[in-house]
Amino acid sequence: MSRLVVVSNRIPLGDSPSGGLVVALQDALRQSGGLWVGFSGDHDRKTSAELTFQGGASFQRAAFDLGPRDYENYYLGFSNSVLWPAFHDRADLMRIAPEYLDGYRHVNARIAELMLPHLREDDRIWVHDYQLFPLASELRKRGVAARIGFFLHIPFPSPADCSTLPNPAELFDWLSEYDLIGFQAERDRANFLESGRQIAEIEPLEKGFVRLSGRKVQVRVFPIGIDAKGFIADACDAREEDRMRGLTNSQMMIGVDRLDYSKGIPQRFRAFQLMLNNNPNLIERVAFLQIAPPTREEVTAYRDIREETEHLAGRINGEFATVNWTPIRYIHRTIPRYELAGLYRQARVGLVTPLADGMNLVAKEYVAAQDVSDPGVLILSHFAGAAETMQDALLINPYDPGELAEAMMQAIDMNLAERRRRHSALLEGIIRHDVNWWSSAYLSALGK
Ligand code: ADQ
Repeated sequence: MSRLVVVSNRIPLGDSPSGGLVVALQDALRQSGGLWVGFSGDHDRKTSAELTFQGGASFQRAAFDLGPRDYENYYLGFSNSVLWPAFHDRADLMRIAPEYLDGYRHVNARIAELMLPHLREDDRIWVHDYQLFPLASELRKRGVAARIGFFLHIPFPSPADCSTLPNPAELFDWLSEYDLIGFQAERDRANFLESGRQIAEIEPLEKGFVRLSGRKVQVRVFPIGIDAKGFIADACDAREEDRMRGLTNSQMMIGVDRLDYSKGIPQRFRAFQLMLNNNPNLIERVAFLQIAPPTREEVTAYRDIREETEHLAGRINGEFATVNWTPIRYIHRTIPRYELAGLYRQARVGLVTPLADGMNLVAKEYVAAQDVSDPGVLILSHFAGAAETMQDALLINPYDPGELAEAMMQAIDMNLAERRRRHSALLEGIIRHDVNWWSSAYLSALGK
């Protein structure tokens, strides 16, 4: 079997990876033997002209570093101040500068250059996410004929959002050099086809293939899953006393998201506020735990969302708190996975309310962590890719505070029979389509 080469912006360090994606890719790499190329996280020094290799038990890691200017232009700039907002329906937050696009092209060319001496003819290369769109075209320019696949973890933009990019046609040129393009949801495939029709030359062929800039490319949907068995085990292991620590008789609602403007955290807080306003009997009876670790704090839009979130939590707490009760508990840190699993299990309501999201793994983790005999209720935004397959959640429009507040009430009041029915339908899908299913399905479409 050919060797698998995975390329992603970040690379797991150390031998005990956590997180579903890393576990799944490691399993796939272990089966065929493989190489994982990614950014070391080091961006302060003079760059090295070689990849840094680290042999692990099951696969090799090869890391590249970035210089300070590249980090600024490629990572903070084009990736996270142009592509991320444009692909999450927030063109108003874009910061376009010519040096960002130049830096983005330059870093992708450099990664291709660094990889070249280490590639073999029969490798299969699997490139992940929006930081690396041009990588296949840079490898092809250097003579690489291997199969190369791409998976987009975030949504694909509508034609209108595509045309806010500085050079939209280039996006389709980059994508045309892949053999397989994988999306999270049907919504993304449809946007890709429609945007491609308007901006580039795309001709649908049979069986999920298209002709794009003269090349035949397979375009398919592979909804990503979680390591369901591992997560269920972690949730069951979370010790009873850990789970009960500091939590009173009140019903707990939980939100877990990187503190990103796409996740709809302020909308969630406002709906919670509305619910308390309309139902004063819930005071001291419900508690809302929001865990939101820092992310991309060098980018202004992320500093702004942090300020807005913290201000709102402070205001709501000031308005409703009693001597014995704080309505919103907000934690701005990463916490260990087993602890997270225990907290999900304890929460009666899981709040996943993004304004735009590729999939959203928290929705799946929340369901996997529940006690099957007394499960909690998932409230899920229509705008998460997860909504396409998780129809038994309470599906809501996060922009409508009244609808969201209503769903919170419905979840708190839901009887056991309905909670069990919804939960078992959701759990079945999560177990069947776990992260190993996802990587196997993708790799079998890419070819052995
Ligand atoms: P993200 O935008 O990061 O991922 P998500 O899918 O929810 O979003 O994954 C976040 C992960 O981080 C979850 O596994 C969660 O448990 C973990 N996490 C969040 N807060 C944490 C905390 N405080 N401590 C510890 N862990 C925490 C991108 C896309 C998504 C897509 C994934 C995978 O934006 O749409 O689902 O990639 O493809």
